[in-house]
Amino acid sequence: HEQQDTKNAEQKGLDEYGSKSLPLVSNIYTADPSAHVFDGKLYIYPSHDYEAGIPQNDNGDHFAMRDYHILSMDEAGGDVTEHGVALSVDDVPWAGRQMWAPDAASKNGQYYLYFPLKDQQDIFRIGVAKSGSPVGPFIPEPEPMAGSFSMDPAVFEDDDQQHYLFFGGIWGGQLQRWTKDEYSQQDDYPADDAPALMPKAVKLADDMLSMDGNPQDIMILDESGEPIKQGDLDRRFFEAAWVHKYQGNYYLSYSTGDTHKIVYAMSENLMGPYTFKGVVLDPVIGWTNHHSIAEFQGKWYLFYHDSTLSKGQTHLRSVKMAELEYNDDGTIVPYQAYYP
Ligand code: FUB
Repeated sequence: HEQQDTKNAEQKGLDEYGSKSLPLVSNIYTADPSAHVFDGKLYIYPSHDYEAGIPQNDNGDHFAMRDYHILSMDEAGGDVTEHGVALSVDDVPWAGRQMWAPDAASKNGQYYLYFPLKDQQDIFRIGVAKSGSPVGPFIPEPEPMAGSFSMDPAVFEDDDQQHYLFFGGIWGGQLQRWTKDEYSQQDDYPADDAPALMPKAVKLADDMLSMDGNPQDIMILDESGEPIKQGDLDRRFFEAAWVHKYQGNYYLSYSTGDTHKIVYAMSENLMGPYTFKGVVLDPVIGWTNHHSIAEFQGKWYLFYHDSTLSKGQTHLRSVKMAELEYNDDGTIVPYQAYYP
C-alpha cells in the first residue's frame, strides 16, 4: 500500500482537478472498470475509450468503442500491465456498434467475457466470449445471449460458486424500451411518482453462456420499504449495477446517471429487495460515473473512472482505484476522489 500512497502524494498538487489517484494506465483511455481477482491476481475489465469524432448526444453515440483491453496487477499500487486487444468488434458476427461496459467471470479454468454491444438493428444485446486466459484473446459466441437486452452486465459469483448476471441501464442503455417484454422503438418511462425502472438479474446456466430462467427486477427500496421512485433522481437506478458481498451482506451499487453519483443499497438476499443506504462516490470529472468494488490481498478497493487525463472530455476516461472503507455497521465510507 505504500506505493499507492506515494502515487497519491505525487499526484497531489500536480493535477488541476485535485485528483487523489492517478490513471492506472495512460497509453490508452479506459473506462467502466470491472475488477476481479483470479488466482490471486487482480484483473480489470474496462471499456476502451477512443476519439471516434461522433457528436455527443443523450443516447451516448459518442461512446463508440470498438474493442476491449484488459489490465492486470500483481499487487495494489504496483505495475499495471495492459494486455492489448482481447476482443474486437470485428470478431463479433452479430455486431452493430458500441462495445460498452464489460465484465468477466471464471469457472473450471475457463474465462468468460460478457459484453454489451448493439446488434445490426441497433438494439443492445449482451454477448459472451470465451478464453483459456483471463486476458484473452476471447472468442465470441456466434449469437448474443438468448433473451439478453440492454447493457452493463455485471457477473457476481456467490459463495456456492453459482454465477448471476446483473444488467440494465436507461436512456442510451435502452432498458426503458423493454417494459413490454419486447423491444419498442418508443421510450416508456414510469411516471415520476411511480416505482423506478430497476436493474435486472438472472442466474447463469452451468455453461456460463446462457440464462437459467428469465431476468427479474431487483427491487431497491427506500428507508420506509417503498420502491425508489423514477423521479427520485439522486437515488433511482440509471446504469452500471455492481454486486459484492461483505460480512454476509449483499451490496448493490450503481450509477444515478444524470445526477452522476455512485450509490448503494444493501440486502441479506442476493435477489433483493435491497434497501437504499447512501453514496459511494460523488460526481467525478466527466458525465458518466461507473465503478466496481473488489477485495484484493485483504483490502477492499473501489475502481472508478474520470476524465482528468483528457482534461474533462466525457468520452475519454481513465480507470483509477482507491482503497474503500466500511463503517463498523457495514455501511460504506463515501470515497472522496479529489482533494478539496
Ligand atoms: O462506457 C459507455 C457507458 O457509459 C457505460 O456502459 C455506462 O455505464 C457509462 O459509463
